[in-house]
Amino acid sequence: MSEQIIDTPLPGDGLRGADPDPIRFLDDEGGYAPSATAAEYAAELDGIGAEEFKQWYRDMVATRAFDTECTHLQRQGQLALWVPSVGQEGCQVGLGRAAEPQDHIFPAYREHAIARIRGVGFLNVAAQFRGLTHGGWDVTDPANGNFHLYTLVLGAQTQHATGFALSQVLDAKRRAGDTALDAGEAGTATGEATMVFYGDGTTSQGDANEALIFAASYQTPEVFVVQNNGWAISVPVARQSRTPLYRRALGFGLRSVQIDGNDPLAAYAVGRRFLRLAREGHGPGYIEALTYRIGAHTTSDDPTRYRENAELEAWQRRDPIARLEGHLRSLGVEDAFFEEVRAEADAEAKRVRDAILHLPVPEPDSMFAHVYSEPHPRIEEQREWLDRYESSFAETEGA
Ligand SMILES: Cc1ncc(C[n+]2csc(CCOP(=O)(O)OP(=O)(O)O)c2C)c(N)n1
Ligand SMILES: [Mg+2]
Repeated sequence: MSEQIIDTPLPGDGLRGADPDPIRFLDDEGGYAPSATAAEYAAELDGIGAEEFKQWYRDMVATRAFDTECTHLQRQGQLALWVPSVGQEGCQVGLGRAAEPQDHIFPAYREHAIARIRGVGFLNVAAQFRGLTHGGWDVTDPANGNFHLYTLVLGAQTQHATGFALSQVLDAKRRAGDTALDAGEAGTATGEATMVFYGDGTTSQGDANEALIFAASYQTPEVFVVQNNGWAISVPVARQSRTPLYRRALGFGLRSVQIDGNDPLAAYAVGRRFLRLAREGHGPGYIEALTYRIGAHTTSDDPTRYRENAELEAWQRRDPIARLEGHLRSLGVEDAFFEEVRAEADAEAKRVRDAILHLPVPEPDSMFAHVYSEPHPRIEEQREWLDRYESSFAETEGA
């Protein structure tokens, strides 16, 4: 572990010169070819080998099959909307597998692979896009792995995560008998961390920048992950930022690096290091994962209107699934494994398809149930309005 990272989380670590040299362990074909920047993270992969890589491969293939199924379901009118993650599975699986069970994860809206890794079933994810639930899963249920709800309001989750991470510091202090309501200095070992995901476009939101300020001021045990997939719907990342995104975080006083986001080994190694530093009381970190959204922004989007085929094809050649497959083959894993994983993934996607069509439609007024823990006059008013509205149809039908 580099002492420099602990002692000086300011420029120096991660500032890689004019040409970013993202941290990567795999070349585009999956050969083991660490970049110069990867060397100091290599120890994080000690003890990680074919068995783990096979698990990560399963995670990725299962997610891709589920994703494809959901796109079909949306096209057939069975989901209101679908948000694909195709192409981004590499960093998601690496970071999802890097987290410990006690860590908390705040996603944006396309972290389907991480949902599954943390125990939130794909059916719960799909149900949200069928309009059957306002959240999709109970975040207080331990079975859901501290995976918080999808947030479609860009950047709001960075605030939720930072507030949550601050509470992790205060709780740890209280456990140690320190009741002063003060964080602010590094050094409180919390034993648990918070990891928050957002996109390149979201880095322009005020919320996301305020979250970095609070995280730095209060030294929260937090890892910010920006999946730079090249686009914020039709706006290219070059329009959002004149500088590599990870460098902005250095200006806020966070340790910050750029990784090859289609290399799950890089995501895992850096994620392990940053999460551990956060848990041990060394404050927040920032990871910019360079990846690409292979599919549409959502099923409501047509990317052929704003981006070139050549760009898409260049990134398809760096598909994270194909790269990890190349790596596994170089370790001697044979065809039968890949066939088995594909069949399992298709069966899992089919189970979601069969089940979602039969999920019950909730009572409309259940939407009021979890807004406040106690009765609230505004909510009661709205509930009564809905009652009147619904009974107006009964009268019409009866007339
Ligand atoms: C506060 C807010 N403003 C605008 C939108 C509309 N919107 C939804 S996704 C999106 C682009 C987000 O891009 P990025 O952060 O790069 O994430 P990506 O979708 O590429 O993963 C926009 C503008 C929104 N959901 N919330
Ligand atoms: Mg984006």
